Amino acid sequence: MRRGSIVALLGLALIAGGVATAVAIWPTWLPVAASREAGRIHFVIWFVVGICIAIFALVAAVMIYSVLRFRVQEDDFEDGPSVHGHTGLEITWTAIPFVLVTAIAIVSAIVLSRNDAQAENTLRIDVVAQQFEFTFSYPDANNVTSPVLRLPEGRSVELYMRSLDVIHSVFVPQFSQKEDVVPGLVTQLHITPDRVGTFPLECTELCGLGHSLMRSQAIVMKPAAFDAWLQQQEKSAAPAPSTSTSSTTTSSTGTTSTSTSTTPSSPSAAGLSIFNNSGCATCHTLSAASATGTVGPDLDKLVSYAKQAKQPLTPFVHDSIVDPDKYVQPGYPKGLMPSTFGQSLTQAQLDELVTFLVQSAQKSGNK
Ligand code: HEC
Ligand SMILES: [Cu+2]
Repeated sequence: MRRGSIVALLGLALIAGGVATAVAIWPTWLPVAASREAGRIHFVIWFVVGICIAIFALVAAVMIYSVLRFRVQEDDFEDGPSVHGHTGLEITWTAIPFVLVTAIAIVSAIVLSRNDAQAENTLRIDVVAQQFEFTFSYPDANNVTSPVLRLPEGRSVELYMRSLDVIHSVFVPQFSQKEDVVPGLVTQLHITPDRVGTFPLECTELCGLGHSLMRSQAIVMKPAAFDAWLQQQEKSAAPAPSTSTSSTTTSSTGTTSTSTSTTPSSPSAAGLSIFNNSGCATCHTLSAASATGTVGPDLDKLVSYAKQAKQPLTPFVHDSIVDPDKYVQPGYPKGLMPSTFGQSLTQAQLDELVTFLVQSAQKSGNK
């Protein structure tokens, strides 16, 4: 091969490689990596992209060079020389891809096993997915529940995920991982967040009419702030110590008096927190909760909706929550509001929620 041809080939390879590198780097293809797992996954991506750029540069250079250099003359109608393969070339182009694909497999296997490796003090978080919301709970902290996923920075976290109805999937782009949530199974996802911030968490498995609304957030907090939040939640969730003297005398049957004690906070405060923790605000407007959802009916107008349905207010609200399809508000879709609140809320919670809604609706109805 002449020296000039080698220089030309190298030049073409550099140009093709440069263009491909610019396309790979210039636009921001990937979200920021907010966890150690995401950092490793991004490494695999760039490792593969690097290989692709090198192969692309080689192939493009040889192709462009051949098209230019071996172009026939306009009046040349002769057959080209017949070529019967080239053993050395065939061995080369089998061996190199073999080495590259093996390298990718090894790097991926290392990353996968490291990403699943839990640290010693791994925090367990239980995830329940249902049409169309996620609930996160913290078994180490009295099963405190939250509609958003709060995580401490720098700590290994394992999600244990269950579905109450159909297949859902949990995805936080900044964590680069995705895991299906399948009825009848408990699937797991290991995350070690390493960047404080608020990131979208979404369902990425078409799960019904409200799929596009099945969104929440992953909030990574400084460990101290996270602990403070958890304690705060634990305190407000725990039944407040009753002031009556009877509560101190736990009966010999082992039952405490918490079930009979009056609610610590006013019914509206308890109802408000149930409203907020159940994700109602995603879909409903309610001024008492500063909720502005527009997917479902405006709950400030429940008084007139009940009249419209020719039902007394309290049973109307109760039935609308337990069995949403029994009466469907005209102009709103059927089957979108989760029908599982009757099971996921206790009788007492349900009563508090209904009281809260009735009271706030009456207040805004009188305005
Ligand atoms: C995924 C969206 C979604 C969520 C979450 C949701 N709802 Fe609804 N809700 C709707 C839709 C849509 C309707 C209207 C269709 C119907 O009446 O079933 C509705 C209807 C209602 C009604 C009856 C209103 C009427 O005029 O018929 C009440 C009361 C209600 N929701 C309360 C709640 C409460 C309380 C929560 C939380 C525990 C909640 N909803 C959660 C979407 C939602
Ligand atoms: Cu879903």
